[in-house]
Amino acid sequence: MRHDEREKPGTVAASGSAGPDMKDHILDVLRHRVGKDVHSATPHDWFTATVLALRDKVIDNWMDSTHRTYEAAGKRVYYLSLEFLIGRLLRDALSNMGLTREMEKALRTYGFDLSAIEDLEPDAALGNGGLGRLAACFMESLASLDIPAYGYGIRYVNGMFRQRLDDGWQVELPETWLSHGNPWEFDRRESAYRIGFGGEVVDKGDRVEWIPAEQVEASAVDTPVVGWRGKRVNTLRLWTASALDPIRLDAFNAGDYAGALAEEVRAETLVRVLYPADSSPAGQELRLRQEYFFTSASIQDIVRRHVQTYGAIETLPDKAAIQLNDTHPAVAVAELMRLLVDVHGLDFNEAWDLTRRTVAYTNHTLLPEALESWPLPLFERLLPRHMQIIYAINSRVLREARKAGADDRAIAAISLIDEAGERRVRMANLAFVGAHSVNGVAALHTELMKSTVFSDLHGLYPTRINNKTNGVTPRRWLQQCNPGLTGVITDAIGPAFLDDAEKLADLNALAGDAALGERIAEVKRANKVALASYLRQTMGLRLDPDALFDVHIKRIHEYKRQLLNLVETVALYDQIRSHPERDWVPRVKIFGGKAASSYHNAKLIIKLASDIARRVNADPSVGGLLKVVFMPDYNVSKAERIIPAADLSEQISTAGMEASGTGNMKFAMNGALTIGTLDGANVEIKDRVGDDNIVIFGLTAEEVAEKRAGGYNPRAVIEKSRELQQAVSAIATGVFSPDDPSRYAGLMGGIYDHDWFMVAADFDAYHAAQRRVDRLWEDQAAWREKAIRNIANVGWFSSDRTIGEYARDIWGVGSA
Ligand code: HBZ
Repeated sequence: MRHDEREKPGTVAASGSAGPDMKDHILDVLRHRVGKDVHSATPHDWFTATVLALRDKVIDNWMDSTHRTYEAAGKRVYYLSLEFLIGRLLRDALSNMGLTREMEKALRTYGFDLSAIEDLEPDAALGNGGLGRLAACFMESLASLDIPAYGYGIRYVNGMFRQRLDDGWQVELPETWLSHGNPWEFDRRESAYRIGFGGEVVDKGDRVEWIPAEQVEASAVDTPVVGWRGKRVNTLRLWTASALDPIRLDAFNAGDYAGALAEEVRAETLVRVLYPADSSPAGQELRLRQEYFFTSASIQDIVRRHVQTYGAIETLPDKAAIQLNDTHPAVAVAELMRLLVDVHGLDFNEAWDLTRRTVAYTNHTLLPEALESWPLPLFERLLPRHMQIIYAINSRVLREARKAGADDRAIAAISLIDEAGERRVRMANLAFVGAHSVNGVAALHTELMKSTVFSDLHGLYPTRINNKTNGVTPRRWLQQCNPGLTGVITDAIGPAFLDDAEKLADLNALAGDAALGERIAEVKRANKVALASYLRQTMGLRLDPDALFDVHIKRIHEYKRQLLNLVETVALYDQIRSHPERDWVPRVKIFGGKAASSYHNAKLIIKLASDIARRVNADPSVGGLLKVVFMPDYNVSKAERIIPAADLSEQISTAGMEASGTGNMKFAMNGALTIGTLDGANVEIKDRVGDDNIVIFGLTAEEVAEKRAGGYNPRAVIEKSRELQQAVSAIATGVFSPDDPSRYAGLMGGIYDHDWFMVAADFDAYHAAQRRVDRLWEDQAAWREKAIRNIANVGWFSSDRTIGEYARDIWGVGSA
């Protein structure tokens, strides 16, 4: 990274550099808080001192933000999410505080390079994928827009697993991100709540009381979230768990050491791991316990703050907006009702009115099998009072539905209880009826919500579903990860886009400017050289930075169709070998992503990528025209290295299955062209960048639905396409797995037999689209112009725009 590219004039935050000189401050912190001097400090001690020194500056703005909210009696947003995939914080906080230059200078006097110090920070990987990363982008945008907000979640001791590849097979290792402590955090032991499980509900005549069989304590750990230009600092409040009695001394003294600590271990188990399932709800009781644990603590905290500040609970909806990130915190509806009715003595109707005016719900998936539901006996055993409340809500809703003319089929679909087979509590239905707003995350997704999974609920509450197309924070995903490009854009159109990403549109006037195209290409090449050198150091690979870098990074899932890309890679490999005389465009295919530990096919796809890479990369007959890379342990900070170096962004999900995607936005913002289907937010990206600047192929969502409804014969499709047939049969017969020739027979069999994800159906269109990409690449001047058109027209996908819409349409909040 070139130092002079970071924080150009115009990017320096208003907060400036008050207080003691950073250089002296770091030394003071190192000595008095880390307990080291320059002679004994390790690089990690310097990292800690750097964070603490910066944090001291952040705190002033943090307190100031809190005071402003109290003084203005402002409404607060509460974002409840089981996941916050925040990654590293140092670079983001420095840049948003406008202190990058100063810190760089300070560290240089001690012989340290800021980027080397930044690399010592572990990723806070408290999320699986898009849903968790969206929560992180939203937190940053809330602070940047000066909206008072808390993020509420769990402080997982071991977040997302670390991925290692053993001979190409994914191995999951525990993530130990807290092993050196976490200098960003503040323990807030005074903010602690009891969380109950099980037990019974006692009727006390005028009211009911839940007497839990078990209780744990949730206590708050706060991390500051700095907005752009340091204007506002909000709080990410993550809950940690402990037993009410940390040790049973009687047992301990009797020599039963394990028994003495059993309760503490049981409590801590709640905050141990993040479930790495990103497609279907994890069925474990522990997962439901985690959900209730963090939801109850958060709702108790919100209610306590409100009552303490305003003296009465009735004004809650005027001062608090609770957003549920998917259904994981959906039990909030019942928990808020419980507190209002059982603790604050409101009658059911009033409580229901307050709850619905306070709560809103965001849906992130359409797959019916991915909608969370819990076996009724489990739910009832763990949360008996909530079960009663849910029954009471259900009877209200179903009466309303009957009155509105719903037939038995519609009633069954609307009910909070799934009566087909084993009875289950439907969390999406609970969230839907308990919220005043239910939003999808891209236009197509929202329309499909109305017409498919939520059609009956939508019929009953026709104004509730609304769309909020996702966005990403341009601070992290352009400014910080790509300072070179940020510098070139600033030189071309000035710094206004740093405060309003839609001003990137000013680049449109310069799209045909060859000099600008060249400068952008130079930056891209430098980013590719940097990625290539990283991959050389970490994986021993030699990559040609002049090749087209074609990138497919995201969770591994059949609907995201890494398999389509791999089959096409094999077809390309075949063709390069059969026709070496043709003018092939040199390509580097880069894959990365984690598979859920129990997802067999996803793990097999990772192995296939590695098997293909081994064979292709060692084959002299492709002459370096094709390289395949599977980067292990894909995470946020790796994404920050890869995305600025990408030429082509793979967004090729089966149409109708990717709710939105957010990687698609990050790539386009960094000047990559998209090859994609008409799915999720790709549709809106296409509308904004224009048909000529994106490569769209394949079936539409409607066509996929039609094919699935009947008459689709993948075997016939495969037999008609020579390239596809050869590639699939090569993989199936063990060409890439001579050590175990039948390894992929089942995976390929799935394509022959049912092809649910339409790999065969879309293959020819995809293959042809890739050849269109080759042709576009050959005209570098035209390619550059398209890259500029992408950068210029995706400012709308800033999460500032998204959060602005939530604030206006759902939360009714402004700045304060
Ligand atoms: O949410 C993703 C969608 O797949 C993606 O299209 C969208 O852009 C993004 C943000 O809206 N969904 C997830 O990432 N989902 C999960 O990670 C998940 C986690 C736990 C679950 C289920 C899903 O139990």
